[in-house]
Amino acid sequence: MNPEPGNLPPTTPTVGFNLETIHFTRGSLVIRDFGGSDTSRALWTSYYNASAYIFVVSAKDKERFPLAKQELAWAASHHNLNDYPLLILVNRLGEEGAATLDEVKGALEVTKLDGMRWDIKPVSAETGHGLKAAFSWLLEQL
Ligand SMILES: Nc1nc2c(ncn2[C@@H]2O[C@H](COP(=O)(O)OP(=O)(O)OP(=O)(O)O)[C@@H](O)[C@H]2O)c(=O)[nH]1
Ligand SMILES: [Mg+2]
Repeated sequence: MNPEPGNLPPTTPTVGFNLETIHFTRGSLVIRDFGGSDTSRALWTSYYNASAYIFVVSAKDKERFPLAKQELAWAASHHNLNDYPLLILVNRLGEEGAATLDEVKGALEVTKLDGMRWDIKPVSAETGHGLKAAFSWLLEQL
């Protein structure tokens, strides 16, 4: 993981998925990064066979909070999924027009995700802030 500004991967909308391996001191994670558009989301169900799930939400994308809530609720009710840890990352907090972390938690109804091991963490894709803590939690769950 290299969160240095200027060293970020390209940010075109993800079509299909990107495959990335991230190395940590305690092991590596092979990550399939899917897009969040309507067509990309149709793909997700074919890949619900991972050891852990990460769901990234933009704090600025308020119109899509209901959709995010729906996807999370679906995941939590899906028997094959709720045995695995779910890390929710909230990006772009503190930017103009962004929701607060508590507002995101409320809108996504995270407390209703019972039966799952989940956590929700603030991160900045731009600076890498929060990623270490978030991935530490995830690695502890595996
Ligand atoms: N300012 C700022 N812009 C960001 C940040 N994260 C993403 N962006 C911008 O938001 C836009 C979308 O970023 P992507 O990384 O393509 O988002 P995504 O969630 O992968 O989108 P899909 O793959 O289409 O689901 C791009 O223009 C990014 O530059 C951030 O932390 N700060
Ligand atoms: Mg993407």
